[in-house]
Amino acid sequence: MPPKRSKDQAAPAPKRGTGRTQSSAGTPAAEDPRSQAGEYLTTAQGLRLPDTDHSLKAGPRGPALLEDFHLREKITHFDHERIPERVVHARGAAAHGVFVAYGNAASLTKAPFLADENRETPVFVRFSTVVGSRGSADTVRDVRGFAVKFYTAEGNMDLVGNNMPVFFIQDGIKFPDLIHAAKPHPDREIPQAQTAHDTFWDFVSLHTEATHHVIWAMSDRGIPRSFRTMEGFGVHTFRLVNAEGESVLVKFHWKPVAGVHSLVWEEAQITAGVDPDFHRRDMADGIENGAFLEWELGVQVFPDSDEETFEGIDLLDPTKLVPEELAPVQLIGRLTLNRNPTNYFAETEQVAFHTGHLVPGIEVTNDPLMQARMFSYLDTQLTRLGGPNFSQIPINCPHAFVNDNLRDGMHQTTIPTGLAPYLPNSIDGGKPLVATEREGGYVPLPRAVSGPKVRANPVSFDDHFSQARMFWLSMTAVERVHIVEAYTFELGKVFEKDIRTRTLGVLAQIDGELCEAVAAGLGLPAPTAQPLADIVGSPALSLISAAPGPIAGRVVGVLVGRGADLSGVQKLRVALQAEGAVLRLLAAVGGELGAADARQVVDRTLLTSRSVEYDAVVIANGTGGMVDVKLTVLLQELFRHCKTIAAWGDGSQVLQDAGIDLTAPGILQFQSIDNKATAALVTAVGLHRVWERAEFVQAAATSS
Ligand code: HDE
Repeated sequence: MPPKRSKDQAAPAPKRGTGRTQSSAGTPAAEDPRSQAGEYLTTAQGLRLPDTDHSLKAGPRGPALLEDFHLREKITHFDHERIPERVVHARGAAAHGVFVAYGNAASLTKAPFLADENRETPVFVRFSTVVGSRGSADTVRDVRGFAVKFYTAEGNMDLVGNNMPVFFIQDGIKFPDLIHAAKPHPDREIPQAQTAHDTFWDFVSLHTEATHHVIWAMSDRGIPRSFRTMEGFGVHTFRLVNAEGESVLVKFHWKPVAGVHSLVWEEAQITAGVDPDFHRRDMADGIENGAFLEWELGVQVFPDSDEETFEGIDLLDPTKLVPEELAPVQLIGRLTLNRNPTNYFAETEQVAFHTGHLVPGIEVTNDPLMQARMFSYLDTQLTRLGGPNFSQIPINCPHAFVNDNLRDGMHQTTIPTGLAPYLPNSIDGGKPLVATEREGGYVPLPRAVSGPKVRANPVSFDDHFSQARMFWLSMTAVERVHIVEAYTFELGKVFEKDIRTRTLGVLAQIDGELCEAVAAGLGLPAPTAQPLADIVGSPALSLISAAPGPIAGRVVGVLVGRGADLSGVQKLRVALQAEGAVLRLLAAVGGELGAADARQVVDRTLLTSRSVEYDAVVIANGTGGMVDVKLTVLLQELFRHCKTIAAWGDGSQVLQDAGIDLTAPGILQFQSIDNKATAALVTAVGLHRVWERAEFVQAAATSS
């Protein structure tokens, strides 16, 4: 037993940042010290302040006095409010939630949070873009981070993944090169949050192992509709170990319940200006309205062999995926994000993910990209969060007991009472003890490691094009057009002709049709195509689905004029709400419509709104005759972006006046709002886009 502490050293009760012991749940906000909404304004020392609007001066017109400790404290704190932003993934948004295991993974892993049926584990999930700085827009073309912190009973476990299953580089030592190339040019710091510039294409056209990931980024995966419609991937192969000590290799997948859906490029660009917070707003509003974000966690399972390959695919190469047709994804649990953060900085900004946060039953493999990450994530927090005690920040605190014997350092916020933070000791009763594997100690599988000391890759890593071609062959016609347009756009922004030409040489290795179409758009000759033979597509990689999905969190705009059928609007609202979707009332000017008992509040006006805010727009009966150039632009954009447009009664007249072809696919017309009409609308929104219309739109766009 540790010796008893003497009375003079009685440790104070645990405190929270604002100085008073945290109150229990249910305490009125003003009495909760965390709310900082108490009766009197104070200094950081708790001293009540009589004035915070005027500095202490020698007379009303005199100079400020050095002794004004309040002025100095307030300004000093303000000066240091910003911490270094993440060097990558700086722009992000997060939410709390819960992960519930289905209970079917016990044969794969002993990690209880994955193995135990119905075990609930709290989580915090942060989504991000990679390249842009903290204030950049959400909808830029980029990879998205998908980082999950599981607060398990065995310690925190972080699955720090992306929304694409492969990566630009095979060895972590290339990461600084990749990021230096992707970030804005060092002279003018232009362009922000995008890869459409010379240095990026210079690098990836020379460094062809990036080819597979680049085609993913140029596909619709690079511009997700929302966080809730993104797939997530662990990217690397992990090793799972079960209670019997048997191991398998796995790749993790997050499958969104809402389906995988994207924006179209013009829409993404407009949104970046109209609502740079589009994705974080969608998540926060959805959670607030009860339309929670949901994913199922799945694993592709491969035998753990010495070769670490599956069907000829090297599982240690992070530029390769394993097609789901070869190894189906087995679903093992469900993630629900159901609570917004209370304070962005304290939670979302300060959360610290680390690939080395692991629990027994989950191990990393020798993937050389993962190996470098095992160093980086701890190191980066030292600068970003100001020292080695970042695990004490509430959002990073494990829910498991921590007896780490780590002491002191910047921002030590706990007051350790033990006297012997070393092992072995006798003074603290020999505690804490090290745990055997049976007691939950993290003991990696004792795999043999040997080999010559070399700077080299396995030979299989030399294949840079087979899966880029597989990806291209997996796409539908619409998706291929989007990919061609994306390459043409990005390369069209590249100043150096040599870089454009070199990239066409890379595209020629993927596919002749792709290369020729991009070359035509750039006005350059297409090199001779040299695609690899015998590559087949993986249909599971396409985003276009024939079946409607859930519409929770989707936004339907309803345009109303002065004489609009408000009871129809109300019926529509109820039907959409029942599906977790939102109706937003759009009118020429703001205000309220209707009598007191049927009042409808205008959410947006033609001045404050743009098409990109809606998944579909419906024109109410009684709106006929409304003509406005902003309305025409709105409807034309919806049409071009292949969104559902609907009208009831004389609403069709508005569409006609705006030049919308009523016979085009996805233009719905109803007599009135009844169950049939609402069902048709819900199905149409559930299909995400009217892809049959894409042909019209693209033909029109390229007719010259
Ligand atoms: Fe990261 N990455 N990364 N990364 N990464 C960071 O860690 C790094 C890589 C990913 O929401 C940083 O705390 C290196 C792959 C996400 O807070 C940093 C290499 C994948 C996030 C870092 C990689 C990712 C990060 C910046 C090559 C997908 C955001 C701030 C060896 C599987 C986490 C921080 C959040 C963040 C380094 C490659 C995903 C600097 C050196 C591959 C989702 O440590």
